[in-house]
Amino acid sequence: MNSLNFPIFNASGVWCSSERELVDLVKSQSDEVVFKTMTVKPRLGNPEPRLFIGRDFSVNSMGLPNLGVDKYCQIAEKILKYKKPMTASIAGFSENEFISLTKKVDKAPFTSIELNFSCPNLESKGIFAYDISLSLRLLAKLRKLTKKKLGVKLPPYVQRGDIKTMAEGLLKHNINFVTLINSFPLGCVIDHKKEIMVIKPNDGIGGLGGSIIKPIALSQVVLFRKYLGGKREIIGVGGINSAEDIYEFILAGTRGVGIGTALLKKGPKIFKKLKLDLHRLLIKKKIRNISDKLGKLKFL
Ligand code: RRO
Repeated sequence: MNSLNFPIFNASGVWCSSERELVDLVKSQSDEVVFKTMTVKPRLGNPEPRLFIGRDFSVNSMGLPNLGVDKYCQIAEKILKYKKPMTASIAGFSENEFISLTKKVDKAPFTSIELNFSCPNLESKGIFAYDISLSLRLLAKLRKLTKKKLGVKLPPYVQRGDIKTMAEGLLKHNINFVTLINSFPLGCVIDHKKEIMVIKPNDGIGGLGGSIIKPIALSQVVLFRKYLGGKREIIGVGGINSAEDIYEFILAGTRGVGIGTALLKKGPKIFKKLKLDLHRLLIKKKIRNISDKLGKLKFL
C-alpha cells in the first residue's frame, strides 16, 4: 500500500498480458498487479484490428487473448520477489472451468482472485453477470474453494433493481470486493472518411472505455455502495485520468481504483503522476486521511 493508504493500480486487461508487461507493471508505482483475465487454455483472441484508442475513449474487442492459467501462475511465482499484491482475473466458459481455474490460482501466489463475469467480447456468449441468479450460485460455489480474497468484476447495469438484487446477493456470500465496472459492452466507432468501422470483430462493436464512461462507472459505484451498505469493498474502474477523477471515486465510495484506457495511452509512468497529483490535491483540500472522505458524497 502507498503512503496515501489508497491503492491505485491497473485495470485487468491493460498492460498485463505478457510476461514483459507484467514485469513492467510490478516494477512501476502501481500498488498492485492485476493480471489479464486468464482462461484454462491459452487463447489468441479475436482477429485484428481489435483495439482503437480515441481522444476520450477506447473501444476493444480483444476476445480474451491470454497465455492461459498455467503460464500466469508461473509468472506470478517469478514476480513474487517484488512483494506486491497480485490479483488473478479468471474467466471460465463453463462452471467446471471456473472451478478448475479457482483451484489453480488458489495454489499460486496470488493475493486475490477477481472473477470476470463481464467480458463484453465473446461472440455468441452473453455477459454472464446479466444472469444475476446464475452468477450468485456460481459465486457461492467458488467461495467454498478458496480462502483468498475473492471479488467479482461486473458490467454496468441499466436498472437500479438489478444492482439491488446483485448487491443483496453479494451480501449473502462472503465476497470481499466488487470491481465496478468493466467496459460498456456495446460501443463502436465509424471512420466517416473511409466509411468503415475501426475494429473488425463482432460487426465492429466492442467494449467502450475511457473518460466517456466515467459517469456510468460512478453511478454504479454510488448505487452498489448504497445497496451494499458499505459492507463490501468497491474498486472503481472507468475513465480515471486524473487525481480529480480519483477523488470523485473516493467520494462515491471506492477503496481503490484501477486505471484502464489512461494506462493504455500513457504507460505505467502514469501511476507516479496520479499519486503525486492526488497527494497535492489532498494537501490543497486539507485532507489528512482519505478514509475521512470515503463515501462522503453529498446529495442535493
Ligand atoms: O479480452 C477482452 O476482450 C476483454 C475482456 Br476479457 C474484458 O473483461 N473487458 C474488455 O473490455 N475486453
